[in-house]
Amino acid sequence: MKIIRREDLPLKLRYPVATIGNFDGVHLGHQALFKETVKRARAQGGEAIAITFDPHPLQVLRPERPLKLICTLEQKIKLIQKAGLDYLLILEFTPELAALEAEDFVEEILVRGLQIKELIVGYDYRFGRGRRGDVELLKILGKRFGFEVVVIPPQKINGLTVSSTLVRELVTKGEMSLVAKLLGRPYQICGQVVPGHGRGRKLLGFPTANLKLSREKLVPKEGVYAVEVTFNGKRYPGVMNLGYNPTFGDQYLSAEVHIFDFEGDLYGKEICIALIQRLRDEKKFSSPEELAAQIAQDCQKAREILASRSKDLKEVDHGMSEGKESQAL
Ligand code: RBF
Ligand code: MG
Repeated sequence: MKIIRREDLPLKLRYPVATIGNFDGVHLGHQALFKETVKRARAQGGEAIAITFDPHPLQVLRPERPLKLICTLEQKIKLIQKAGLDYLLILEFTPELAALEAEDFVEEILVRGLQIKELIVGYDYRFGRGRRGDVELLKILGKRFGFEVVVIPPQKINGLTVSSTLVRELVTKGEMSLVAKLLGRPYQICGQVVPGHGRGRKLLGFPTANLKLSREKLVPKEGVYAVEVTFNGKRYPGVMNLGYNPTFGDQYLSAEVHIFDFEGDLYGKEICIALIQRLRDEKKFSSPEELAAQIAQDCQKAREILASRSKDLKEVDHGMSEGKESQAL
């Protein structure tokens, strides 16, 4: 997949088929758009193009309460690549771009910039200054400029309409099994391992890797989770605590993962944590020994959940890999 920017336009292609959106989360609704885009491009011997924005428009338009992302740009790029797109156009979302009238946006980017033949959009897509542009306007502009508009209906899971807003709500509530259904993969947090307090191994007998949390990433509800950790191309089962370690009175939110049957130093390494299921709330214990006994129980429960999952799952890829990961579990 080729990543292009506004400066690379205009582009002369054979038969460009495009889809456009913020695509935060690359959930099943977005995946339906990508699938249709790729299918239609292939049918014409043309090119499948995804158009997205960075930063997310709500990070620019609403800086006082910036949106927390389901996917960082890096994750989004990997997932769109995996969906089979040929090009990804990343438009820098600036106040200038936000001020473009819907008609001007279509004419400048879609028509003069890409000369698209087909445009695939979700049923609720809105764009342009004041979000004035919608599917109806796109159809009118399609007739004027000579491109076909294909509208994809909402995707439903358990009777729920899949949307980034719903995924954000569920992540905030810690409902990770349902989140995984809407995303088509588990929710993942990636980042660098940083030094912690050094209490885990010495005081509790459960060494943990402390993850540096990204400021723009949506953090799930505090608590203890069964997780799968990926690094160096391998996947390991484990448990994570996301919280303030009330037993020790810590001040800052920490994300710590204990990886089963793993001995080794992860400082400085990039790891990804897939949150499979929330186990319990974080609690204040009256001694490190009591906490350690609870963590032992958490590990037992997580092992059971993760073992039954790896038996069920044929597709064990979390969708963030470049395809060369070993599938060891
Ligand atoms: N700390 C708490 O104060 N309360 C908890 O309920 C708690 N649960 C944890 C569960 C797991 C699986 C892990 C790995 C850690 C947990 N911790 C909890 C964090 C613990 O205090 C921390 O790992 C050590 O203090 C080292 O930083
Ligand atoms: Mg630690």
